[in-house]
Amino acid sequence: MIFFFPFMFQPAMAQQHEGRSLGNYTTYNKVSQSFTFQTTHGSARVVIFSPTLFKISVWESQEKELPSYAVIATPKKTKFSFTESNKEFRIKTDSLTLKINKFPLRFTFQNPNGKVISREGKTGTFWLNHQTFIFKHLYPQETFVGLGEKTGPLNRRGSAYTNWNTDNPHYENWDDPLYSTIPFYMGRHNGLQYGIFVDNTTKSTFNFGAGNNRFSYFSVKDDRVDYYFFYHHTPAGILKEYSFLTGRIKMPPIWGLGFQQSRWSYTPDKEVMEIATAFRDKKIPLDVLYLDIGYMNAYKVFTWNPTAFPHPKKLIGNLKNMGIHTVVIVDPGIKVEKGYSVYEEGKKHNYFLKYPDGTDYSGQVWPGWCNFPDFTNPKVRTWWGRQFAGMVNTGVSGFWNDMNEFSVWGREVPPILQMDWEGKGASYMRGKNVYGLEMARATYEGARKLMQNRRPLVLTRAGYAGLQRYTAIWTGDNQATDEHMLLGIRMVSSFGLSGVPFAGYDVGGFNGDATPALYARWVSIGTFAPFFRVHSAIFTKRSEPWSYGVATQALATRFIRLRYHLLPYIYAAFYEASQTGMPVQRSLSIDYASDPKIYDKRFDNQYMFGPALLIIPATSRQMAVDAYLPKGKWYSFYDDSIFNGSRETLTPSPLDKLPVFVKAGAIIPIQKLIQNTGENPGDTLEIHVYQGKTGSNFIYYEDDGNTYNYKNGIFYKREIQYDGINRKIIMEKPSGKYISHFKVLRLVFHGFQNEMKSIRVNGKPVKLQTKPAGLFLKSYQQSDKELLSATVANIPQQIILKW
Ligand code: MIG
Repeated sequence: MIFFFPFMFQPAMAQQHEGRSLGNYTTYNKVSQSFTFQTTHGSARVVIFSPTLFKISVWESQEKELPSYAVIATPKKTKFSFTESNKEFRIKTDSLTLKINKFPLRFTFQNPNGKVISREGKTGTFWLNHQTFIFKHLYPQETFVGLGEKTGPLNRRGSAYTNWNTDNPHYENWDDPLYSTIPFYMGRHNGLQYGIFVDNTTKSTFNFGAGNNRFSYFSVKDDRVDYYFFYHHTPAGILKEYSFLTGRIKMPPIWGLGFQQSRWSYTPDKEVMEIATAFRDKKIPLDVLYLDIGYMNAYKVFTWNPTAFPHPKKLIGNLKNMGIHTVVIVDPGIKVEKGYSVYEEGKKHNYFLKYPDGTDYSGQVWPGWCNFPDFTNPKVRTWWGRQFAGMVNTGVSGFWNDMNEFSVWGREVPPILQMDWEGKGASYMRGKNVYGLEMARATYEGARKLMQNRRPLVLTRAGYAGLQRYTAIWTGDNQATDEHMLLGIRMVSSFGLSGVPFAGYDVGGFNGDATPALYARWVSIGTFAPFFRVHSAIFTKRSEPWSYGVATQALATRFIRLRYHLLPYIYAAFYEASQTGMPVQRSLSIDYASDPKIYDKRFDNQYMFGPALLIIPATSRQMAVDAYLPKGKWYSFYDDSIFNGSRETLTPSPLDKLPVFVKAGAIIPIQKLIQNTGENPGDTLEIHVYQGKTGSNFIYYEDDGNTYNYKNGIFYKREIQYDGINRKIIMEKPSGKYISHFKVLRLVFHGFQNEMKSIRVNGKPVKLQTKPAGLFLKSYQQSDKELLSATVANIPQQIILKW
């Protein structure tokens, strides 16, 4: 038999090229769910991780694969078929088919109906100067979202990015790269949705059709690349799978979801107490105060300035008695100073980064010349973790990891520095992008051990894919402008699209002075951010809620209080994130991916906060804003007026009413006002239900908020189903061993006037009240429409409400 090998007849092959592609298939080898293909120029491997997730590796010469700091999953046993023909191989699960063309070796992904999700065309893998490029065909209407902390619009089509963790202290709102790297994105075309995670920590680039109209592509400074391909019919499904691969958030301490106040730097101790007292006197809720570098002695980590903070334990104890947690900053740079124990120990044990000749590397940062721990060495991580013992004894419960890109005043760290990389060895060229991740991990693991079952709060500036397992993240040194406020919102949404639910920005702006209006607006939007912290730089205007005059204080207070009312709803959203990888701040590209309007730059700052609330960020200058309401029916949060979706609407946006809409059918649990999360929220939980055709399901979740006892079943979880068609609400029997602190449930019905005349609870008629003196309605909702409510006992059996 004669085979026709098209490559033999391509005259172009004779031409001289610089660089080369994967070439033609020669042999293969199959071991369980893993297939390795040799080609004329290199190798490729496919590993089936799950029916919807394949790992693809290509390498030119380097068979050695270093352990991944991002991936924690191993392949699931999956049913598949593997077939070979003259032209191609096919690896097929029930959800995904990979066609591997032999001559040349190329990958095409198809869904079970044979539709092409992603293909390489003729170019595919290309090696040039020890860099690997992977080219994918670019579809005319293809959209791209994700990549974590990146500037620019929601839809990354037409843009290109570099991943190289960088301290950029005055970044502009188009700058790239910034502090953290998450090489994961989702593409969508022709109703097909896929995800790609490139697990390579060298300097990588992503190009979504910028400067070319043929390809989306990525490159790494490495002759090997490992990437993962996800396919699912919804973005939520892809996020679930991505978070299976790289891990999900653990329940954060509930106080980390409250309001947090920071400044560079509150010092001395007296000032810290004044701030705390002012919050309590003014009845502005507060859970956390931050101590920036000013608390340290000569910027040496794990020390206290003896003059400014002579009695830290007493200070932190006093704060704790006021219901305020203390978070301290730690930087990775360790001052080179004889007699400084952290330095001496690190040096003695060879824990610092070294040049290839074995000399410790020194770089300059706050303390002067510093050495830097090698966090890719497990021994160093344990050692670093133990350093927090003193802090934990002093009462500190949160650790803010700064400058961990790592930063030496913006200068380049020599990439030849050598790192341990779990004993396998790698240069800093490969280690820079995971330095922050592993520092945060060492901090988290150390603090967790020391805090005896209490949950630490870790906040980091730098990171890599998987950071959600250990830490929250914020977007670094933003500026006090409307544009930066909107940019931060998009970056937090983008973090959410990249597996990181616990993210925030410096509310009020770090650099520069906000106007009172900007400050007020920013606090109102931050109320609907997963991580809610005001922070500002030294030499800028003070940024406490009362610093901008009484009117602004009133506006800020109103929203900070609303945050506390909403905590049961927010906590449930974090629970969902911990179970499925669904972010808390949800870009509309998750639930409304197929609606082209949501990518329109007029609307791409909009997002869902949890499953029910649509947030329309208006700037401080806009007293009315164009909003786009996606499909469905929406209620104004403030007055219950009803809007039909799939349309634009000009919405008033005065500073005291950030436009917020509630999705029809939604369920929102709300508690009474408290001043901090340690305070008892009383015995009544309000459950607000918004009339809607299809209704919704809501998982209510509660636990002690502070320990890991939930892992032993000490939680309270109850599914609430609102069935709009059959006019009933079922509250399932709660599960778990924790007893809810709410004894009474008050159901507040929005938009039910026409359909609810009477209501039965487990068969018995219950009195319907009108216009309830709600826990929060009075202050936030000026509804002149009639609202109905019913009060029921929070019993541990199924509760059925029927009307
Ligand atoms: O060189 O610790 O992004 O939040 O206040 C600046 C001082 C170092 C940068 C952080 C910022 C923090 C500041 N730090």
